[in-house]
Amino acid sequence: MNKEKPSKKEAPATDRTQCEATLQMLEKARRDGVKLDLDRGFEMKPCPIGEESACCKHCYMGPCRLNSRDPYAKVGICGATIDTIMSRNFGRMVATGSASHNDHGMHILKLFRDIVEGDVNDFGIEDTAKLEKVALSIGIEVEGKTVKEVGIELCNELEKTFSNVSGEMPFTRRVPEETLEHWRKNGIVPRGAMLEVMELMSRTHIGCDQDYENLTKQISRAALADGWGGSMVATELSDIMFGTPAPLQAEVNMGVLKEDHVNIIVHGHEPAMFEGMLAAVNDSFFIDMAKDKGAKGINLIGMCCSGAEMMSRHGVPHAGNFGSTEAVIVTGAVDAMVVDIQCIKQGLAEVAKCYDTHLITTNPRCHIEGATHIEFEEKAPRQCTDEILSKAIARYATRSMPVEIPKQVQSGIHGFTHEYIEYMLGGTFRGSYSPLNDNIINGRIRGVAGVVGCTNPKVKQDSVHVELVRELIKKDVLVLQTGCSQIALAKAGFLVPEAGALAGPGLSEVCETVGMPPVLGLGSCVDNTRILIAASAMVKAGGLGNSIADLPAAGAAPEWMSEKALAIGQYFVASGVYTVFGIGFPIVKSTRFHDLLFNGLEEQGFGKWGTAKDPVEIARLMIEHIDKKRQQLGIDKARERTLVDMSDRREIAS
Ligand code: CUV
Repeated sequence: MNKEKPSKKEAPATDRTQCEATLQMLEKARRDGVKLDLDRGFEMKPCPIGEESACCKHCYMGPCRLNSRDPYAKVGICGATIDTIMSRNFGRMVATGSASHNDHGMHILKLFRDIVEGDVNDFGIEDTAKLEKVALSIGIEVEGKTVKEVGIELCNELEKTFSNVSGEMPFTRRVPEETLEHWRKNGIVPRGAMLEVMELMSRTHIGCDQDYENLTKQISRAALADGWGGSMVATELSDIMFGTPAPLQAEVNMGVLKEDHVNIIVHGHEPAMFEGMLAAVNDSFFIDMAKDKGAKGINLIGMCCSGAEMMSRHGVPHAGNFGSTEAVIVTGAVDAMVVDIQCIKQGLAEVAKCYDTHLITTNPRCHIEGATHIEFEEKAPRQCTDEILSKAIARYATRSMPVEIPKQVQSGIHGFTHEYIEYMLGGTFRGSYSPLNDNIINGRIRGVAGVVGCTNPKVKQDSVHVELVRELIKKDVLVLQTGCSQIALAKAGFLVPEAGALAGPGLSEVCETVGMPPVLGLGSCVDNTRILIAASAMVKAGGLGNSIADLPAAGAAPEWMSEKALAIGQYFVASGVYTVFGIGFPIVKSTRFHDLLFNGLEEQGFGKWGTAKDPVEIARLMIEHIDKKRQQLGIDKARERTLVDMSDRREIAS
């Protein structure tokens, strides 16, 4: 066992996480002498200049370090100002985030094509109604055509999302007219994702785009190519292939591990491998093999984003978010952890070695030193999944580690979609967003907030997510969630209809009437596109303005860490949403680029960025914005009346 000595200055483990299961495992890891990311994160002292993006490594004349306290005192060797340097750095982070989602979307599209053309037979088309709906939404006629014909046309059209070199991306047809027109006027309608990311990279080369305002336009365009491009393609086609989620009950937290079962955890972002695993674990051959080795069965569990996706779609139990992926291995009960792409910590390899867990990479785009690579191929999924199962079962049979599984497990409702919100509030025959809009207009619901994103060891895991959402629902803001944030709130017990009791009087009344939780879980962070479509549907339903920027809505990623989160933030801002990030922001304050992102963009008719560390302050900023939008829409008075009505009614009742 490769052990590290715990540092003498170690802070209490209770400072690292709000999740009791993760805390128990962190304490065990410390006793075992194994260092986890949660401790590494607190010990790392980030470079203060890098943290604020005040340095440039875009050529080898430098690196050039500017003084973030006096940012205009100096320029880089080429003459680049602080605004040029920061906007280029920010642009490259957005480019990477957008590239990640678009790479994922392209692979989903390839799988979809292989299925409709008959080259892949182990997966199929689950939701033909959604296939037609998506096709119609981008102008493909479906009348009289077979599933295969519609599928091929959809493929050909959606391929333009990535390969277009001019024109407008297919899904921009779903953008509210006024929002799209605004993008056109500003020259930021995304063409093709490969072009937008390439152009952003090229414009950030030394000596190219050195006007931060002009560069910001391309940053927005590359980000929109993520939200209305690759991510949306991935969500929509995954629903068509594997089934559109609908609300279901699922269990979350480490208590989903079972000591007497073979435990296999899958985490990453590609649904196909996980779907393949789901099929394989139900094969009686492997169930018998596991039983032969003394196990009661095989327990397939998800984590992080593909976990959130599989939980939403099939109710697969979920063991925890990004901050818990190393900690869960400390249970000793994980026989195999199977990963594909994105947000897979390299540190897993070391922890897995310490606890004799198989860490298995499956994707050609993501190998990890020290892990076993078993490549997953959609054309022959069982080759990979069966080998994984054999290894996991063998490890169960020879478990040498003492097993300690935290007891925490929380049941909740997951699997909401923009389609379901429409159905839930409007009914089967008159499915519509009007009832949601009506409840916003009459003030029962103050506004809508998207709370999403990662966890980050710079702060106590889950704490900012949970306190922020608590505050928002208390003030009658309906919360939509995805990704690791959804898991944080699910663990804290907010994804149940009874949590309506924690909401303010207006929202709790709506929750009670509809039987829904005040916090709706929509899936993985790729599925943030469900929020974009819901926002467009709200605009189209009427009464809340003509563009996304008019909506009483706001977004937040209170514990963000990934470049994908920045790309998501930027596509929400460019779509018209005020978006607040916790932790910190990689830009020097009181600079012109900072002012553009945090004020200027809103003045130009887009959304804008905000940042605060404290959850109550984040909520305050979001609510202030929502109230400002209500006032601009002229519906601020309605809310006052509704709330007076509510308290009057309670007084009468008591
Ligand atoms: Ni794709 S991007 S840590 S898995 S939400 Fe979770 Fe979400 Fe952030 Fe990563």
